[in-house]
Amino acid sequence: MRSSLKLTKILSKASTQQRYYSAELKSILAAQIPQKQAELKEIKEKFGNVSLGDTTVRMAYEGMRGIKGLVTETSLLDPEEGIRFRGYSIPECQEKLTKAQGGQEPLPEAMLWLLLTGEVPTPQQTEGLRADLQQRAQQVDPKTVEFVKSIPNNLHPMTQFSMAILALQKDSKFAQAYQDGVHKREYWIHTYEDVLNCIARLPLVASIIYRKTYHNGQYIKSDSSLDWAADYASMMGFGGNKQIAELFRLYLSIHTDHEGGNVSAHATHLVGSALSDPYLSLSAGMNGLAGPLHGLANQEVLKWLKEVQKDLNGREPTKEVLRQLIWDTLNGGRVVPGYGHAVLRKTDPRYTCQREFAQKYMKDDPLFKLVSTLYEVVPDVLTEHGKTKNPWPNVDAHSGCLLQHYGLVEEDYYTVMFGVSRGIGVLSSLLWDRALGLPIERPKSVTTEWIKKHVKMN
Ligand code: CMX
Repeated sequence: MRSSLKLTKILSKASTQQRYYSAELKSILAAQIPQKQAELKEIKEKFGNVSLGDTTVRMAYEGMRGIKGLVTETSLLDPEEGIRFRGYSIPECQEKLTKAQGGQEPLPEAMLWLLLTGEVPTPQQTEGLRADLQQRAQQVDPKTVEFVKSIPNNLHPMTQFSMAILALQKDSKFAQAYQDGVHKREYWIHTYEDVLNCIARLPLVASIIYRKTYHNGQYIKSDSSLDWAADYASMMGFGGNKQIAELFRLYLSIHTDHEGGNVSAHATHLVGSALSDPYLSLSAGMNGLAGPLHGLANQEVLKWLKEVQKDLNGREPTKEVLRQLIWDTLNGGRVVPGYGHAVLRKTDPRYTCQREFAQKYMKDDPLFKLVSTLYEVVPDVLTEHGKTKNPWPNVDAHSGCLLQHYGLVEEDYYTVMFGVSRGIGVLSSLLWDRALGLPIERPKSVTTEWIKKHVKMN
């Protein structure tokens, strides 16, 4: 009797603390928002007519490369150095962000706090957010869960994922508040609820998709004592393995954000700019992530690696043999998946940190050895080929071989994991879009006729 009273006391103290820390995130944002709004107003008033650079005919035809026409606060990509999350490089995030007990990789909850506020959270703040996300995940409508379970398995997992996010949309606080006539200064408060509810529930729906598609619908319950990434791994069937939990923490932290112009971030921002709620916006972003030149490249890399292994047909993967196989891909009018980037001009640091993880835990894995040898060969071949502006590997060149090693062998699923992580970055950005009152996006398009006349006149 006495010990159960003691436990109730401890639990109630813990839950008060959790409430306190998750309320703290909201109050930090509430304090930051008016300052940022004032700053934005001043910048627009003082410097609104300062040019950010020219737009050329080439830029208009070639995917708007290099046009500075978007503001995204959460991260910035340098072509040489790679991504910085709120100013922090990947090694700095690995050092500074809260880790699980005994772990070395950052917790995605800490990354979420960083992306939302620009501040590195304390371990207590990270724990408060973890507990808050757990509670929000538990409050999901069972009917939504049943719907996700009923999505046909013959749809690609990314199609299922996008549908699942749309199914979660029925609980959108923002959509409801808008219908109730909410004042625009309060948009962010309802967006905040949607952003946290949606992020909390992504591992749940994503793991259901995994279990129904590949494991006969034998579902595994969430374990509320685990962190967001470890619980996702556990619900997928990889519970109790410390290395996989660490891999999930790293994977789900580094895939969150890559500034604002990539397809998934831009699509989420664009759709959100029409005041479509966060679920509708994220689902649109996921449809973009599902393209083979973007997030689906992680699936394509694995398929290609398997093709290479098949073509090797027992031969030693020497550099000479691999060179020929890469040329076969290029001569077949295909891209080498996992290589090249629209902005980066060096090896992606997201590739490097995954390589370091492999060197630490699985250096003798045959697939990792193949990926490593390809790293020595592909850049030379692509340079010789002479087309790509960046012959170096991106994030997708490495992720699949790590997952294969730990038994997550269904490569068609890989982009869903990317999407679960990407939700953290693009929804953090969307919160700020609504907080800063950014308007509906509507760039000007022109016709080729217009360009011909314009060029003649100039
Ligand atoms: N293999 C073969 N050719 C490539 C190539 C690659 N890995 N990367 C670029 N090229 C080609 C392009 O197809 C283009 O050819 P065309 O002129 O015939 O159209 C030419 O090189 C110039 O392209 P670029 O300016 O260097 O690259 P883009 O900015 O247009 O495209 C990207 C960037 C990522 C789509 C491209 O490098 C690519 O297709 N890579 C392979 C797919 C991939 O790994 N995507 C994942 C990117 C990361 C992510 O978003 O997740």
